[in-house]
Amino acid sequence: MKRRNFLKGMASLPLLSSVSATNLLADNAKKGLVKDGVVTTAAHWGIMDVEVKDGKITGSKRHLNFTKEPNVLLNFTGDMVYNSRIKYPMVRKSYLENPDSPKPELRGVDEWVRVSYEDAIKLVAKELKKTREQKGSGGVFAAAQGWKSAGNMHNSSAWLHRFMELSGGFIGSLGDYSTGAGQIIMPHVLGSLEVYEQQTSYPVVFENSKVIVIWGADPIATLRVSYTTNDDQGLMYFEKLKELKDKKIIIIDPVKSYTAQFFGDGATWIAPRPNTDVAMMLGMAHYLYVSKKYDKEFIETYTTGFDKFVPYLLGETDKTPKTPEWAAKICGIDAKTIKELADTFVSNRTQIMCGWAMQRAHHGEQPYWMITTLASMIGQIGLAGGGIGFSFHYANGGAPTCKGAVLPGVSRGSTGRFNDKGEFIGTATGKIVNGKYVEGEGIVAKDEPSYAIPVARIADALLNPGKVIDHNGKKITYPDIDFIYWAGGNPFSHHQDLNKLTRAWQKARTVVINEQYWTASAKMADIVFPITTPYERNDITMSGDYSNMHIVPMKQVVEKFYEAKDDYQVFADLSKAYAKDLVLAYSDNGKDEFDWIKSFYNTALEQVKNIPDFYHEMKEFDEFWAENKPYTFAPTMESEAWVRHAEFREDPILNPLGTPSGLIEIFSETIDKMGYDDCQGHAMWFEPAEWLGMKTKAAEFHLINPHPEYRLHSQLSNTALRDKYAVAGREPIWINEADAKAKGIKNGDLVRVFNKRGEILAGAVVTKNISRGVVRLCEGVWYDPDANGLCKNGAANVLVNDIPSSKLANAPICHSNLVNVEKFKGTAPELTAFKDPKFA
Ligand SMILES: Nc1nc2c(c(=O)[nH]1)N[C@H]1C(S)=C(S)[C@@H](COP(=O)(O)OP(=O)(O)OC[C@H]3O[C@@H](n4cnc5c(=O)[nH]c(N)nc54)[C@H](O)[C@@H]3O)O[C@H]1N2
Ligand SMILES: Nc1nc2c(c(=O)[nH]1)N[C@H]1C(S)=C(S)[C@@H](COP(=O)(O)OP(=O)(O)OC[C@H]3O[C@@H](n4cnc5c(=O)[nH]c(N)nc54)[C@H](O)[C@@H]3O)O[C@H]1N2
Ligand SMILES: [Mo]
Repeated sequence: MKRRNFLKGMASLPLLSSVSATNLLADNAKKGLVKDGVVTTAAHWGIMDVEVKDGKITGSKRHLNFTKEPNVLLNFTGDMVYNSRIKYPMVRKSYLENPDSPKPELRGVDEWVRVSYEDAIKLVAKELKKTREQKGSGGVFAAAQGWKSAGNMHNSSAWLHRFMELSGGFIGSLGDYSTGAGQIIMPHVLGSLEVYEQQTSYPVVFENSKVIVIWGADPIATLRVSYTTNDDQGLMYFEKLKELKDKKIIIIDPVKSYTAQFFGDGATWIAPRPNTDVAMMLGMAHYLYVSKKYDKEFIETYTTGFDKFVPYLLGETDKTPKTPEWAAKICGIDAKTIKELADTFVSNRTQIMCGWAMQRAHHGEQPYWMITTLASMIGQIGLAGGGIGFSFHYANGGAPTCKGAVLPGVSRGSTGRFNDKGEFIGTATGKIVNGKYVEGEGIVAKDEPSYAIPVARIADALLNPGKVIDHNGKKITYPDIDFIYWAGGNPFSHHQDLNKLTRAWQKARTVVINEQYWTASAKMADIVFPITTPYERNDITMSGDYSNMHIVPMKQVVEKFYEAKDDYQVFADLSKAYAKDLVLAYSDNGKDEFDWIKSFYNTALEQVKNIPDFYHEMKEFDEFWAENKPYTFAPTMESEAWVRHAEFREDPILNPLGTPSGLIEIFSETIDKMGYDDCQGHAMWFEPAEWLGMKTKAAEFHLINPHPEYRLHSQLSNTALRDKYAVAGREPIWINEADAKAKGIKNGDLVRVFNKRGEILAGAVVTKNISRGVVRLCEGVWYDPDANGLCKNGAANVLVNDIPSSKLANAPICHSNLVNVEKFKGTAPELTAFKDPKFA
């Protein structure tokens, strides 16, 4: 969804500069709080009805009934409000004593001091200003990475960025952890992002596809959440797919995933060695080429550079023909199966649904490039129910887009300007006129270019200021970061090599975080603001991400917890403390949460009003709010019949792709000219830094760390959902039966998992559902290090390598790690992940 610049035309609101944003928010939040009853609201995991008794949450369940199986993530709202919460603003003791020499090495072990909210605001404003004076805006890192909570208004990272931009600028980040490699390589190859784009609609797939390949994806687990709020459309279509008996379903995954288990005998499970998919694809391509079974006409009409790829395929350039037999040695799938798979794909209408894990690996650009090359040889791209898709497993891609309104969101604003007295005077696009911020009449000054580092290079950047790196054909110089502000993310859960991140954090003088819970990232900060959960504030959201099916009111359910504040308010108060008049621009002249929600809603309402003869249920805002019910839009005949890349296939001249040639680039001149050794002119097999086939193995098992079926990353960890999966009180690790036997490990044992980067404890799940030599431990664990850095809770990221995918994308490589596993001896240490830290 594109964020709109909303400030334009909104300047006619009443002048509220003299009213404190704080008071406004407090008054409005109380509007219509239900003491006993049911409130409908939403989270990433869906639209839900929350039950309240005597002002306390007593239960929650789904509001929508599209699927047979209810989404279990919806039932734990009470725990999200009451467990592991931060109650008061806190400052780390050494920081409070001397912010200029704050002993960063004590982060995570120092004592905490409770301070008043006003003092915390003053402290942050002062230290932020000091950093900008000392280091410029390049000294300030404001993090974008984080799944925060659902809701268009209480968008923590957007408010953080808006405050940081208006108060003078900051270092941001490029890309994301989800599709870091995919979103850089695909525009070169297919001319668009692909990973965040609508997929061929499921009704089309059901009608036309004979074969469905789920390649490195686990939709039954990953479709439980959406970036907006989930509308269960994806899971609903998978339930339908299971009933269609005329489809051949093939799942390619080293793990017998939730999806593979869901289909049971209805699917074929192919388990290559982790990170060897490119070799397997090359084996198929070689077979199709030499047997002349590939679609020559498609290659000639719709692609460029095949002639430069073939010599590599045949081994003319490197003396290694990429035969199925060659591939078999690498990927562990025999040559006969590789050929059979290729035959099946090419002789049936085949829809390949590609997940994102493969590209979250060393040289993660290659599997996407190679699967596009292979799909081009199969020749079904742009046909109904054929070709490749990179987002069927995510946020209900493939659920037809509904015709209706789309809610806008918060805009980030542009860099603020100040006068000699340090008062805010405006930005490049707006200025203060008579005590009011007016958009449109900007101060004539050129905006500083925004400066950003690849998102997953944060530890590297902190440790190596001034270092120059390659990135997608450009050079980036790491800034000298001294001040980190995080809102809406959990870096000490999501970043790779947590021991390295701990060292990197020490390079910054100041770390501030807005958090709801005492996560590891909160415990590793200097200043902590306690933040409300979505159940303690009012908001509004769309559902589905791709389907745009509902507009959902997110009504406040309970009173704010202790001294928890909304992110919007924290940054409003920081604006006030930072410079005179800054808050006017930040809050658009004093808008409160309802003003924003209402303005978003009204923009959406205008959109549907302008569609002639279009039936919709949308009423005026006050009625919508009082009803507390989602509005539903319906798909159209066109969106139900929609086929990805169909226009291009129909006429590649009139509807060219966004690549330089307008065609599918099997060879990319652009990438070739960059001259990188680790990503060259066409798809290639590169050995990952760590994998099972390496000559001198760094450790015994390949660690896969997929997304958790019972959480959203680290979110929901602090709920009773944990009882469903924790083993020996820790994160479960799957290990093959034969491997477990060889190691003397039994089901339920506490095990130590380690490599040169660190060590963790986990609970063994001994199972047939994983290949030999592979172990599976989900990401998103609340990191819980002991004095020696051993994570008592089982955070995979202690073990994961923090090197970039390649010079092209600099993406994280979560899935390329070897680890050792042994039965834990000794007394099991107490888990402290969910406990408050030690207070002064
Ligand atoms: N090893 C490994 N690591 C990975 C991955 C992997 O596959 N393997 N996956 C990566 C991917 S794809 C992703 S997207 C990232 C996810 O990483 P994150 O997005 O950082 O993960 P979350 O657990 O969703 O963190 C969100 C945090 O925001 C807090 N929060 C929620 N709502 C609010 C709010 O309104 N205001 C504020 N201030 N805070 C709020 C939550 O309490 C939580 O701590 O992890 C990445 N890390
Ligand atoms: N329930 C739930 N749903 C989520 C999330 C969550 O945290 N919880 N997170 C959301 C987010 S932010 C994202 S980015 C997406 C992530 O979506 P994905 O990245 O697609 O999900 P993963 O779970 O990391 O991996 C999917 C599958 O790939 C397999 N796999 C791993 N390595 C390889 C390999 O080398 N080859 C092959 N063939 N398969 C491999 C894994 O075993 C797993 O079954 O999910 C989203 N959905
Ligand atoms: Mo992600």
